[in-house]
Amino acid sequence: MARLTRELALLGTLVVLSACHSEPSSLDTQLAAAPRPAAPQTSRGSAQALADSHHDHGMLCADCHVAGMELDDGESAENSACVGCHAAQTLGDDAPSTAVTPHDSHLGKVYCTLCHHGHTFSQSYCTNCHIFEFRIPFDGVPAFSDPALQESLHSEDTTDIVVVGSGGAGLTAAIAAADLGARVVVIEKQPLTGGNTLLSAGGMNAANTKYQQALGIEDSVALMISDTLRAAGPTSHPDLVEVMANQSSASVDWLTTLGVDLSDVGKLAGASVKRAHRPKNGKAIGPHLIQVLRGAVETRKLDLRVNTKATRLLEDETGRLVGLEVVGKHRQRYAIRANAIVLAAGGFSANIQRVVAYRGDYAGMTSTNQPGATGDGMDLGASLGAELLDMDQIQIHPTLGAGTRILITEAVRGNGAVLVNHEGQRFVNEMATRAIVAAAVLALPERTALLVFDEAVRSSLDQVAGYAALGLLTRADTLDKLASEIGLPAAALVSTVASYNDAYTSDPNREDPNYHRAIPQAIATPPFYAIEVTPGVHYTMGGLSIDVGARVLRPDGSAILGLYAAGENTGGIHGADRLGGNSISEAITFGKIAGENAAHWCTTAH
Ligand code: MEZ
Repeated sequence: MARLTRELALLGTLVVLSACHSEPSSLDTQLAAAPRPAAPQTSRGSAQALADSHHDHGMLCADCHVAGMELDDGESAENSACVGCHAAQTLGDDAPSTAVTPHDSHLGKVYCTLCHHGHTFSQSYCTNCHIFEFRIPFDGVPAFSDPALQESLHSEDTTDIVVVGSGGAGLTAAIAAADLGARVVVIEKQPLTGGNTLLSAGGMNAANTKYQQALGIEDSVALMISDTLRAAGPTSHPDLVEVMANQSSASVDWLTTLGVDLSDVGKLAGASVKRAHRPKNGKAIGPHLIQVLRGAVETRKLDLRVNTKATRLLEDETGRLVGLEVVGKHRQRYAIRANAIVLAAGGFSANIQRVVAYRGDYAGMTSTNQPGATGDGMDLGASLGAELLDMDQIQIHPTLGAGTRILITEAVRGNGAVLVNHEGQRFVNEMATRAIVAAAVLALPERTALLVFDEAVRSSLDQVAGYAALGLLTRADTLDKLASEIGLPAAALVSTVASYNDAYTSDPNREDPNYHRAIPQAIATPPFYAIEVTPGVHYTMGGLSIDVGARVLRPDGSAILGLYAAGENTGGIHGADRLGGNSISEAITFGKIAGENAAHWCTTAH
């Protein structure tokens, strides 16, 4: 019934749409004459593509495609045409039964063609990560073409710098390079920008910031370095860690100047003090950060190309890096000549086969990552002889919503939640590093635990509303009732929370005697909440070897001239275990260094 309603709503909109169309153009005539691909069979029977349906309702090709113009890989004219007729956000508004609509949430931008394809069958992009019980109209079998199959080199562009990847590190590098006068092209193989940064929740670590000072938090660069190295262990490169920590406060200031709100400072696991900066009210940092960086890219009119995958770095006959070869969704294979390249294409946690090749014990786990995180940037660097470090150091995050790919931010524990086993007892210091907490959850017979917290924690973090909207939260007025809702022995849960609260009120250091956790507040304000959680693959600590100037290095320590890298594409900082909040910190600081040094290289080289 719900589906019927949705389809009727769509048809209604299409009737409105027929008022939108224009006179037939030569493009229409050409397209009408062109052979159409046969409609594939889908689970809904013989399906009709979106374009055919529009056609049936009296629309012409030129209503969606700008006559005489080639399709750009970002499909910007087509997206504008959708919005022009439908207005943003009308079609999906009746979709899921929750408050979340596919057009809101963390995309922060309307990309109609992300899901709605014209001539191949539509596919919900969100279901790469979410399990939603809805289908979009005209869905079907995705028709992804393998770019490697498109052989001919079509054309060539020229610029100063190409940035590969449009997450936090890539967009930062692009902005920093452009601000020094370089011409920059950013390429992104996914249909939308943001990378894993778009999904990032807990915050950005920085020491000695104006926000910490305003909140009376005493921190230092030395403490941030020692916290990071303690978790990372001996394979970490202290020179890189020092740069990250030293520059972290300046990076916060730089982001603030662009318009990022980092005024809420929270504690994440393994940090000695509150150091994770995020928007006020504990909002997730990622969508906000990416929205501001996208805005800065737009203001600077940078050339940002989605649906464009880097396939090969190009050298001349002397071995000098001279650009790269890419494949665009429509433009197909072409070259971009450039003096410098910044690899900021992230890690490979979404490539579970690759993860399992290094870590067989992670077989069967899900990943928190966006689908594009497959390690291409690492392979590109390696193809020119770059060293790959610590590739088997792969972090699992202890708290994904059980049975989902949704990360429940560490900030929930940081603000006071406890983890209990299925007997209602605590079993670990919830603020220990991820390797420790994840191992403790996996050692439970069920391999899942319950995150339990109260209204004080919920109201301190706006992002908990998202978990509720996704159906992950159980809520009850008392701990007894909560226990019975989630199938725990009530007396045990009540007694666990009572002794935790007792430690908060009676211990002068507010530390619990069993696991030595510093307790931020008692769990005492109803209603009470629980989320069942389990570990999942989250972050690849390894990657390209770089120096403090973000130059990509060979195994002998020499730099590959003109090649820079930043963010999760690189290895060396996080060693065996990354602290929550350090990935955004690294991405911004090294993204900026990479962009600036690439720009300097362009003005001084050759
Ligand atoms: O840096 C991270 O991975 C992080 C802070 C994740 C989270 O739990 O929010």
